[in-house]
Amino acid sequence: MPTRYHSVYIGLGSNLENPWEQLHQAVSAIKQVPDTKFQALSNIYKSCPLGPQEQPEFLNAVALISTALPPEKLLDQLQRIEKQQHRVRSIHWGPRTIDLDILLYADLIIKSKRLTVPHPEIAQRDFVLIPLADICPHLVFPGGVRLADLIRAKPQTNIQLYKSASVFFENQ
Ligand code: A4P
Ligand code: MG
Repeated sequence: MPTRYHSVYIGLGSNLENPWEQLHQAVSAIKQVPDTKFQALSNIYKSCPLGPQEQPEFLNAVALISTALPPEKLLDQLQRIEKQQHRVRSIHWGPRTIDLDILLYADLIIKSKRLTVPHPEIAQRDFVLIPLADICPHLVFPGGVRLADLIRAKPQTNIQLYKSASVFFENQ
């Protein structure tokens, strides 16, 4: 049987130890994940921290990959990358060198001990909605909600374009 690949959107966020460099390292590492093809990266955005306020601003982006890994195997790979970048889990919603969240995995709805997909906070987060729209403006979530409707319903108060995706890949 031919290998089946699934489209997956990954949210990237960093607010410690040179976030621009952290995003580069994470993208390079995602490109090396087995049975996975890197497809696209959104522009890079700057936003104020959601959650505890006494922490630096975040850089956020979204990557689209296609992968033959099942969801929990992909999560293992993303957590390995987080660990490689010295991610220390301490404060919930606190500062981090790199956070890699599975936003969407094909049209699956997952509620397991380790995974909730679609990521439950997507609709509330400008720093996820806007970069998702860079890659796929006509995206429809499992269940039928349209990305464009979520964006229209929510004033974008906490997000600024930081650098374009093409600048991100300059000199690579
Ligand atoms: N987990 C469940 N579902 C998923 C999923 N879809 N993708 C589990 C990835 N992991 C998922 O995550 C805790 C556990 O969630 C994992 O072990 C996995 O099994 P974590 O990253 O260790 O912990 P956390 O920081 O407490 O939670 P989380 O969910 O990563 O935080 P969030 O919701 O991503 O929020 N403000 C701005 N401006 N930009 C940001 O990027 N990020 C956060 C973190 C807070 N404020 C922010 C930003
Ligand atoms: Mg996370």
